[in-house]
Amino acid sequence: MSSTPCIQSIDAVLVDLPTIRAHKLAMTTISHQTLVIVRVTSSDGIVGIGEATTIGGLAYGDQGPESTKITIDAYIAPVLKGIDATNVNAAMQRVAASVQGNSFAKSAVETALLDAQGKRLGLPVHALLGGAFRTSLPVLWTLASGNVGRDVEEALALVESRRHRVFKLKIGSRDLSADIAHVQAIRRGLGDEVMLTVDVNQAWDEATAVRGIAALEDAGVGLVEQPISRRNRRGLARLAARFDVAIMADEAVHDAGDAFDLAVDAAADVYALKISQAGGLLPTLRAAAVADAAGVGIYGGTLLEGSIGTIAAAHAFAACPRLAWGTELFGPLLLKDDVVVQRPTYSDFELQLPDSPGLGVQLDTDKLDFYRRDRASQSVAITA
Ligand code: MUC
Ligand code: MG
Repeated sequence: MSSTPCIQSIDAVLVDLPTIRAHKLAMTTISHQTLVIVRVTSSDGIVGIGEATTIGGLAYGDQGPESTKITIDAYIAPVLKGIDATNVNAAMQRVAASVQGNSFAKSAVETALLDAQGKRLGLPVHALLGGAFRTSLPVLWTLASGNVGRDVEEALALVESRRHRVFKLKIGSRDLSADIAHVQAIRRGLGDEVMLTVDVNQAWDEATAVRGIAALEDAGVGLVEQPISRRNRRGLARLAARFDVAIMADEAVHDAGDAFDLAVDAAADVYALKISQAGGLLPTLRAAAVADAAGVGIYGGTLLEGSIGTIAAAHAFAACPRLAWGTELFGPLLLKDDVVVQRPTYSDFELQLPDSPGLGVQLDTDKLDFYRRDRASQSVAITA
């Protein structure tokens, strides 16, 4: 009789990948993304993979790639070593008992455990989550080149090639009149048929948001994402009550607890859920269940992960009964290259959900070796 496989080792690698163009948000402009790629190896020889990625180092949130790697190396790997690799809930409970917060590290490790268990059982991750409600997910694209002409050209080409038909604009880095003029110019360039959303990334105070959202409604915007500070929940509730346009919480909602607190205050019409903010795929489903119970819509958010993190999120969002606002799982398309053998398939405005065992994404170890940040110091060590 074979014994239960146990976790043998966990490694976390920092990978720096260039983007196809500059991507401009309210708090920073990025030209590369740093991925933390995690491998969990078990005694049965199965290797599960996961990813944690954030935007702009520590400019977006309070967990950066370097600290995520250290958390995994120094605190998560030691508590998981030698334990049952097949019980993901028990493993993550063990992690929770000794690591507070650090949802990005937890999400990457939980993803790798689910990938490994799916490979072990011959089942896709969405089957481990209870089954998929859909085989593909609608995906919008963010127009954030910083140039109206380029944004319009980009969007028209993407509609033409049937890759995206909903577009999100990043505003909040300039004064209000410049931002509104930008949105109006894109609206004129794209016509009324295309759905536009905006993400303010917390940049406005409440008084600016009142003026800004009124103008955005006039410009025909269909959704306004995190207009004010994530801490100003009551302010968000006042805006949600005041305007017809849907208000989405993003930075304000990480996990099921936040989802509950926001729902108590009726602070948002929609939640952008992100696996790394929630602490994994299973915690994302728990937050989604709270949203469902409260009658709040769900949107599949991203922190611009590469293929591994994006597909992990896709499995979770495919297993949400309701996904009224679609997703923004376009991260791989913003990267010039990736560390997987085959990048995800986008067709007919949707991301196709893999159906092979585990995540259905294979790590390309040559590319991992090429893009890993410690490559330079490794070659010095070899030649020394
Ligand atoms: C965010 O705040 O939504 C998602 C898409 C994008 O362009 O930036 C992210 C982060
Ligand atoms: Mg956002």
